Amino acid sequence: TKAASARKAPVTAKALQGKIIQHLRGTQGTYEEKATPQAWWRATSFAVNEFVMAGLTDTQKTHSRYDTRAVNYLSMEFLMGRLLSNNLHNLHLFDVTRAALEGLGQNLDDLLEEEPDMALGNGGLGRLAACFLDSLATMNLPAVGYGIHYEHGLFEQHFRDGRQIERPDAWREYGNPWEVCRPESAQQVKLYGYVETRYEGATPKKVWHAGRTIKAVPWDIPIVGYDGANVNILRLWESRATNFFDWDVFNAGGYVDAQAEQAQAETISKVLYPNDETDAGKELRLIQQYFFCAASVADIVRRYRRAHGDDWTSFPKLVAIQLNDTHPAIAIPELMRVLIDDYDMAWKDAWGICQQVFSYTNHTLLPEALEKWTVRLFEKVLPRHLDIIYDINHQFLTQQVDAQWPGDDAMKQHLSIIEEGHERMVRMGHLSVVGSHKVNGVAQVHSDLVRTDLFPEFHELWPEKLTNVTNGITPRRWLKACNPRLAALIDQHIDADWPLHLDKLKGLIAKADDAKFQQAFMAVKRENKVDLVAEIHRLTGIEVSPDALFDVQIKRLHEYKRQHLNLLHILALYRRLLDNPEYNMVPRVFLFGAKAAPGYHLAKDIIFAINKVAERINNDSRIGGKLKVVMLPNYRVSLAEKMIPAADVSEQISTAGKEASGTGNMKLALNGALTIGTLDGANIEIAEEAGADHCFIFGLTVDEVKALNARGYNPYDFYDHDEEIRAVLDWLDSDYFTPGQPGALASIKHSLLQGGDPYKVLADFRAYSDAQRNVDEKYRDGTAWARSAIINTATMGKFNSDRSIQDYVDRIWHLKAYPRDN
Ligand code: 26W
Repeated sequence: TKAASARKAPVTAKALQGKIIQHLRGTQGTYEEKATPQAWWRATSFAVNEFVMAGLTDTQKTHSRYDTRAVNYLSMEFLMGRLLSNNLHNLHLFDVTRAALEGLGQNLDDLLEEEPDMALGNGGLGRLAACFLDSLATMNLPAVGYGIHYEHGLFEQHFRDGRQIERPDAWREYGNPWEVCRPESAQQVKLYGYVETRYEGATPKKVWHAGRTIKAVPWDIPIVGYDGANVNILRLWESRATNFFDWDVFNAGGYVDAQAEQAQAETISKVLYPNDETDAGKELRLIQQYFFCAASVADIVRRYRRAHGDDWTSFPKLVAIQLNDTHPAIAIPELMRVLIDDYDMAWKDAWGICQQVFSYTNHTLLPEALEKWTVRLFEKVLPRHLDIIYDINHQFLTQQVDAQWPGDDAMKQHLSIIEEGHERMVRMGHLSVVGSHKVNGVAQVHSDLVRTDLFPEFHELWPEKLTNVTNGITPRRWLKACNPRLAALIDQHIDADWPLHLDKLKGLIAKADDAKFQQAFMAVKRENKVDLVAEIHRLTGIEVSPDALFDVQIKRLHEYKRQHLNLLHILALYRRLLDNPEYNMVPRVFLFGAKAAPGYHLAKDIIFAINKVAERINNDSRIGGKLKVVMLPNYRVSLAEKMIPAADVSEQISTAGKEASGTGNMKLALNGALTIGTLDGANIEIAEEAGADHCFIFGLTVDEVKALNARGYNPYDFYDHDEEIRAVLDWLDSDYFTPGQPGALASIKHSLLQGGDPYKVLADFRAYSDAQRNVDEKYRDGTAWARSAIINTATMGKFNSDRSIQDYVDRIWHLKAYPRDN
């Protein structure tokens, strides 16, 4: 076993120093004595970019030489985080760069902190896309990520008197060293206008006269595979005004109006919608979706035609398009439009191609997240696409549905892409299922529910279409790069290629009972906690002890994720401690990280409540420091990378049936945290892998939640009969945590009682509290805890995103790997 990094550095520290200095002087226009940390970070990134670009060129040559089949991953979100550390690790340049910088009087860790996160996503779905790109490149699979080059990614979160304040994110205010603009590949995207029917030949021809044309300019971000693998690209589209349409206005003295048009065009890629799991139905959002899908489909077609001209027979052999949720579903009618209107293909042939090319991943069952657009809006923005959707729907209902359920009008209404009602709607989920050859959920239980509850009739119609691909995470970022101490310890005990073959972590099971290994493992955890303690202090001024148990809940703020269940339990502990200062518990730090959608008032109130409760508890000398609560501001990928290695407990407490998969659960367990969780999403598979003894599973199951709903759930049953529940809810309603402002936290109790407690917080409270007792007891037994922590790390191999990608390849994409020639 050898450290891979020592084996493979492709450059000496000395040569690298030369490159860094050259960029500092030659591209940054500064010099060693004067350069800011920003300038050093940039110069280092540009130096590394030389290696990245060489890999990119080789990969592209290889792909064109072999005319490779590729997957095109269409996603509104790519939550990339920072790239320098990741690229250094994947290129085996990390240690040599550290040494090179040291010689220049610079510290690599400090420079890494200069990089703004590329936060072009909300949460799980966006981060999944980023992990998948890492795996695709690492596995030498031809792939292009397509998305939007947002000027502003997810908002920056601040707290003012405990309340969330949003500020715009400006990740590329001063340019970004990783992206390359490709003006030569710009595309035109049409919008609005009307459709003319021309009766010339045998079949009438539809002509779309667009009202506006927008330019889509691509920015390419190289995606570096691990260990000398391929470098793929992430292509992000920026909207610009087309530079020919406004000259008349301009010359007629309409300079200001021309600017307004330009501003309008540029609005499209201006900002990421910060809603996670609620469809706001906004016109600009539909335009964003169409904008990037149209540009991407045009780019895919251009790449194909460069090699094959007008011969479309190979198209489905070379092109796979994956829809990351329904957000890019408009790509289906767009490809139909291009094939039929621009290339005169017969409807049947075009549809055959679409169904072979597209596949769709479902990420949620929450009804409020299932996208629907009014027919009225479609007619206005995309009139030709509405026509095409009607045609698709007509064929589908009269051929397929009628054949399966002859004369069944109720079934037709149920399966129709168009929802009838007082306002007619286009159902994007139905469009995605009908237009795809495969549809997958993201964890086993979720895929089962997609089949039985969300799309049961589609499942009956096409029993082979609905399938499962359990999510995964890249071990390069989420263990090797973010937890160097644990990675180094692992390197000492198993083959150093575990970042490629994560199942090899199983080799650590044999060490789980070894006292020395336990000690080393927990020493790493403790050092990581010491680092996080410093970071917590830097960010909040709060002092916590690294000897306490670190209990971590990090994810978007949502009722179904039940941060308020965690909060109620914290209140119960606080109350027990006040009642009895001798109350026996291991000192615990409850850590939160969460952004709330700006319009989601209850979620913002929960953040406020956590901050107010934290303030009171952290300053209460009566409880002897046994309890601390910290909500770190501005949770994002780079903060997750600091919190996860220091976590002892991973909170995964969603209402069963609501969390499609979760991926934070995988990251935390991989880094040796023990899960306290419900039987929901990937928790089930995590518990299967780790073993029930090494997790704390509690609460209602999916079937029990259904049964409870069927017999009628009444949260007052718990409020009235459980003294502790009643006490903590009433406490929240007093002014104890918000002096002088009684009722400031009332919305939470209100939602849990009068609101009916839709996410069964009160029903699960007692089971959760009992499970937390078990956590406490186990933590006192240091050996038992260390053993479980090790077993968690050792058994997470399944959740390597390389495995997820291999599942997509085997079941859906059928790609071949092409290591680059060089
Ligand atoms: C229309 C608004 C909207 C925006 C984003 C609706 C839904 C979304 C996403 C689907 C939300 C999301 O990120 N879902 C998460 O996807 C992860 C990756 O599969 C899963 O692990 C999470 O369980 C799921 O909540």
